[in-house]
Amino acid sequence: MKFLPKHFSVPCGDTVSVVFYDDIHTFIVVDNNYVEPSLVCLYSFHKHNPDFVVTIYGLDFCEEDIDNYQQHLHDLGITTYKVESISTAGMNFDYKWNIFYSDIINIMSAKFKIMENIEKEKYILYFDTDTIFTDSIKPMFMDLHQRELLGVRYTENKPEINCGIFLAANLHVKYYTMYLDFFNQNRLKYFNIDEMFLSEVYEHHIVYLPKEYNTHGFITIEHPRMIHYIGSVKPFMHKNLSNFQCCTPQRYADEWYKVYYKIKNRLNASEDFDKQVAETKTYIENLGNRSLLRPLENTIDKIFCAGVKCGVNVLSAIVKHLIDKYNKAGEH
Ligand SMILES: [Mn+2]
Repeated sequence: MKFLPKHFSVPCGDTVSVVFYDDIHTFIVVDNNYVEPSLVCLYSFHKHNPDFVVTIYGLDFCEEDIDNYQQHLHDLGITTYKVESISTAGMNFDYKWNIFYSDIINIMSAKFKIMENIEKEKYILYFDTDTIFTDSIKPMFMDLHQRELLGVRYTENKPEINCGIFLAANLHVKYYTMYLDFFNQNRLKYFNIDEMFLSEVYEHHIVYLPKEYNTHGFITIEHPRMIHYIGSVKPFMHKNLSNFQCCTPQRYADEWYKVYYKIKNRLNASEDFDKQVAETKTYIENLGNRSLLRPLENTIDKIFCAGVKCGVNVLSAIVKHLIDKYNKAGEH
């Protein structure tokens, strides 16, 4: 099927309806730690998908943060965007037990707060900022049906999708309110709680997209349209700080270095890709103890604190259990 300039033809049941770019609320969520990777992501997205208007929600962004972000986008020639602030007030989730998510829990939660407030007739297109796009994502719209959620599987044999990118019909339900309940009930049960939540909300009406739309380490393919650097090790982190295995193969990390190099050098990059990759890696390594974009040592602190906290909790639970047992025994 051929695309018309400004809209997609979408099969909905037996009928065919049309979704315009304006019908899709495309958004990302960033915090001040994630400005640079988000620019890499947006630059690559814009290059291959120039017709989409992306709303960037900055967590607790002040006016100055918004101005700075807009200036970055302007410098990169990205014109189709909106920058807004979203408050994290009230988002005090206790997620410290989960070492990998403790510092992105608010980003995970904010997307549902945003979805709750999107006009009901719109479709939702969300993507993470630890991603880059290497091709157009237009073809993914071909499978969009009402009430459905489209994404790439979390792993080959799990029913839920990986939340790095998803396209969803807006059910105009209270996403955030429902998420709070789901979170409180399941926070110790699931590692990928936002993905499990979406799976439940859409009642498993999920259309699985081909791997090329979210190549994320567990799911790889030779020619991706989007690469997702999942896990706690990202290309933009100082590698010496990390003892973790990167989930995403090195050749995909090189793609990220190339785009970052281009942005850093004001888009006047040479065409010597090996040089770009090597120079960018050296640049990141030379930043010292802090990763380029997200302070990993901070994450390690959190892991340590979480470990200590879990240890204390486990210990106090055992002590409490023993005291209860002792008291009960005394009653008899
Ligand atoms: Mn991600």
